[in-house]
Amino acid sequence: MIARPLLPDRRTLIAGGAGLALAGCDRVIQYPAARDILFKGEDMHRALQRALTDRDALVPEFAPAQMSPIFRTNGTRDPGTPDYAALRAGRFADWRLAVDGLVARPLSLSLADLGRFAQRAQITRHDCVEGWSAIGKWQGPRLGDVLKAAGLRDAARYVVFRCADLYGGAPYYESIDLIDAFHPQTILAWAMNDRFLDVGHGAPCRLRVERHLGYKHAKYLMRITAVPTLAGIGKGRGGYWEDNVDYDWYAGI
Ligand SMILES: Nc1nc2c(c(=O)[nH]1)N[C@H]1C(S)=C(S)[C@@H](COP(=O)(O)O)O[C@H]1N2
Ligand SMILES: [Mo]
Repeated sequence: MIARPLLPDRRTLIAGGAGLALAGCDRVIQYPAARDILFKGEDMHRALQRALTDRDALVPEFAPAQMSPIFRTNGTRDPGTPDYAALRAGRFADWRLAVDGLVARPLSLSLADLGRFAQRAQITRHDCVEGWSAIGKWQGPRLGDVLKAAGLRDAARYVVFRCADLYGGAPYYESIDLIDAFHPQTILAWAMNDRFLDVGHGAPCRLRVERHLGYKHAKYLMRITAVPTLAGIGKGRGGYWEDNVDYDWYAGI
């Protein structure tokens, strides 16, 4: 004779669990307000899930024939500081991009160093909050690969981008979270339309964070810092426009 197990088998447990859950639901559904809250919670859960999965989605990429004949510049068109002028005069041979903060191995990368990472080229549409768009081709290493090379630490939550320019007298900076930092189309672009980036578009290197509006795409990159929080950086809202004109920090498109 086979002895009966002392514990109920798995099927009994699941059935019992479902029974309990159903009994719980029945009770909640007797109270309309509670039912509304429950169903709203479910909607929110689904919306959140959709938002999270959508954040990994790729933006459309275009064919060379679709590239805009004119890609305007916006914001700073030349940082014009003595430091930047000196770098520019040396054709950016002395430019270094610092990667620091919550990383195991702080980096100081030249343009040649950026070129040694695997390169991604993408033809994407830039959308400025002011209401213009342009399609251009961008090339550079994935930001995620650069952060991996630096050994991002577990406590890092955001990546802050410091630029060479002052805009209206204040330093231009931006920040993104790690989902956007590791998005496959987020790159440190040193080439645009198959040429070195020109000064108007952010030479020698600018961020392309394709899931976001134009102001997140920091030009004239000088320093990338991994941080646990945005508090204490600038006025604490994560970017020049966020701090000074209350643009949204999350500018996802
Ligand atoms: N450092 C820096 N980055 C910047 C800006 C700026 O003024 N300074 N302007 C932003 C805005 S509002 C837009 S639309 C794009 C414009 O990029 P473009 O000049 O290559 O068209 O850069 C963004 N990155
Ligand atoms: Mo913009």
